[in-house]
Amino acid sequence: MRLPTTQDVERLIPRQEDFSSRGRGAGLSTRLGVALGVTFGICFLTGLWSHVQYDTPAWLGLGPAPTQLYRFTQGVHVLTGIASIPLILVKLWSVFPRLFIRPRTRPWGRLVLEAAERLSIAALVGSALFLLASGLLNIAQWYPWDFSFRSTHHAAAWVAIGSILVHVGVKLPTIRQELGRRLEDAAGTGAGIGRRTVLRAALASSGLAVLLTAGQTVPLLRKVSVLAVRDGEGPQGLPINRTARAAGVEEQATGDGFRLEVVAGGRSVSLDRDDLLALPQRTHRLPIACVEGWSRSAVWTGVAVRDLLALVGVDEPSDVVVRSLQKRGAFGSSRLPAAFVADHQTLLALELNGETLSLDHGFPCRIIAPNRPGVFQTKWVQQLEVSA
Ligand SMILES: Nc1nc2c(c(=O)[nH]1)N[C@H]1C(S)=C(S)[C@@H](COP(=O)(O)O)O[C@H]1N2
Ligand SMILES: [Mo]
Repeated sequence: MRLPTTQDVERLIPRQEDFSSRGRGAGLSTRLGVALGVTFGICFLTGLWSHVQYDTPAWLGLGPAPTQLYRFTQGVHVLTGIASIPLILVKLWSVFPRLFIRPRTRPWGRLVLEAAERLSIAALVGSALFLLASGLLNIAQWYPWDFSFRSTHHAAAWVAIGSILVHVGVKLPTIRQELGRRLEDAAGTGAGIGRRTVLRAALASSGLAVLLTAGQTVPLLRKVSVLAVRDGEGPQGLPINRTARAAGVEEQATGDGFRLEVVAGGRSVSLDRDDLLALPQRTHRLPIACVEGWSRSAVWTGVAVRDLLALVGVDEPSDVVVRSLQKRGAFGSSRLPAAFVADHQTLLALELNGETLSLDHGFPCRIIAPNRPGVFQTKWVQQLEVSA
């Protein structure tokens, strides 16, 4: 028996020509690439913006207005991500045979260039698929991983955007050429549907995916969006991510012993729910806007955080650390920057849509502030501390 030669192995690997389909072609791949460039570009920018809103660096002067800003940018982020999924799947199908183009090995410089280009495409495909998959799983609140979603998703976004720029640079002549001519279905050879049909189907699927999920943030589409992860239902008309039971706060939140503490330096006051209700109440319509892309407006009534700070002699808006009864998990505390505290719309809410705040929405009291990622709208608040 003889050992297989390189030629034998070579014969086992398909060649680009072996994939005959009238649907594929550079014109189609280019147009899908343009569409993906748009969705990924918007997704990248709104994603960066989300990190900015999480970190709220003081130099940026980011504040409570416009009230709905985070709701809008994060809704767009998640929807452009969802729109990209059908597009990238069709794009991968359309370029798949190119994987089997044999690299030119002479001259050496040429081989190095081809290897570099393929590496950049591997980085692009890998990071793009990772971003879409991890984003989708995050929306579904399924975390089958140990790493930090936030920093890994962020890092992968830079790899993706960098390799997209390299890819566009390398392909610029092809892009120019293909966009300059009409997208024609290849004549004669091969079976299957034509390129224009594939392109239309890809764009339509992308639009449909958006339509089926956008209702989680666009109230008018709520009935249409049967695939929305949070459909806006829940007690008092708002969805719940984490219940009081899951947070382990049921007993403390409903017990007689509950007191809210407001602390500044050496001074502090302790208030029960009736004390809070006896303070001047304000009512505002504000959204909860989760990083997962769902959002919903509601009418909140409670005491302005500013008015609570005045009780311990703090009249200038200052950064405040909010602590929840919830001690497990990362969401038990948050920091309210001074710019948000300054706004009288930033409430320690006691009522939601005209009723006593339900336990799962944060009873006895929760934070609700304009233009903030939902994760900072801390529920079951027990302490507000003015930070030095
Ligand atoms: N104490 C506490 N507050 C919390 C949370 C939490 O898990 N624990 N979830 C946050 C998140 S991620 C969002 S989007 C909002 C709304 O979440 P909900 O739907 O669970 O009320 O509340 C925030 N407040
Ligand atoms: Mo959230």
